Amino acid sequence: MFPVEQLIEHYRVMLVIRHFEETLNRLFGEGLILGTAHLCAGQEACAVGAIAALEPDDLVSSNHRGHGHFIAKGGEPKRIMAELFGKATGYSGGRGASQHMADFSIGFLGMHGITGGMIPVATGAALSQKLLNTGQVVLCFFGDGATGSGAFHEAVNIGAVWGLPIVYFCENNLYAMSTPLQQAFKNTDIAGRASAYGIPGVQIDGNDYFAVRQAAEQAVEHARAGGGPTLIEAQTYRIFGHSKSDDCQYRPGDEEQLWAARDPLKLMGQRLIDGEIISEVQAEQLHREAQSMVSEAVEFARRSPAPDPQTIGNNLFSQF
Ligand SMILES: Cc1ncc(C[n+]2csc(CCOP(=O)(O)OP(=O)(O)O)c2C)c(N)n1
Ligand SMILES: [Mg+2]
Repeated sequence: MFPVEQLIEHYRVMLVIRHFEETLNRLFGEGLILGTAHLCAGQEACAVGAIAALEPDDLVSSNHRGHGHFIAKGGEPKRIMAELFGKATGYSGGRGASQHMADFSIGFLGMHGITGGMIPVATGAALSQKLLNTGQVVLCFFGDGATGSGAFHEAVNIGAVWGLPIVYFCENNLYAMSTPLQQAFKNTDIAGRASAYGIPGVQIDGNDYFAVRQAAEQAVEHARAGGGPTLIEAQTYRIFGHSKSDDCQYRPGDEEQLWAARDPLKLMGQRLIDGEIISEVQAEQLHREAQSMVSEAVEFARRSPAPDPQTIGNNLFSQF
């Protein structure tokens, strides 16, 4: 089994992600954050369980629903929050907002708003690792909707042909915006598509940290040993709407209830308590710590300065 201290730490990170997203949802409601965001509450076991399988210098690529991936890879909640507030202390100096943050120093290759857009980028990063013989592995997150893009097909095919050290990790939350999986694909077996590329494919319970970590460890080991990519399909569910303006009218209430009963935080918390790894009191304490970490992040973001207008021309490809 996994080391106990790691399990507690990963549960703590899952709680931070949940409080971060719940807080953001509230701040949007209060009109304190402009633009949009795609919240990952409900999908924490995917981010934390899969990244748990990596070494610190391995690489992660994300998508539009990326706050959890970033926090799990070691991104600082206060700098992510500052970016969402459009402040100079944010990861992109307040210019990128929710979908455009990266930190190469911790191996986080970034989020992106183009559906499927990071899959070829991550595949290119994996090619670099192979050519430079670094021994590092790339973990590439994307949604079920992204698997309908040409970018997915082309990248996974070339990743397979070249035997690249990459794990393709699909968070299948059953919807792409308001379109259910069954309306987007005649064949809804995403893991099964791996056979078209000649690589292993595995379908797992994406709300179970242990199942995710186990599958990811196997895939990472396979990639690091030169075996090439694996396609993991993790079945999960987002708690909030697709983005801030979506009240999920297209989702059946009983489906939401079914998944609420299988909330990844509930499952992980119960598992740790049942295994006598933590007590109920400790679980409460971890909740409070996560909550205050997020409150501090909000305070940091509020107090931070706005970007200096003099820097408006910085970091542009074309100057005016
Ligand atoms: C190329 C492209 N087409 C369409 C969109 C609009 N869009 C944003 S998110 C999204 C759905 C993505 O669904 P999925 O990959 O399942 O991820 P999820 O939002 O469910 O996490 C779409 C179609 C986009 N951003 N980029
Ligand atoms: Mg989806």
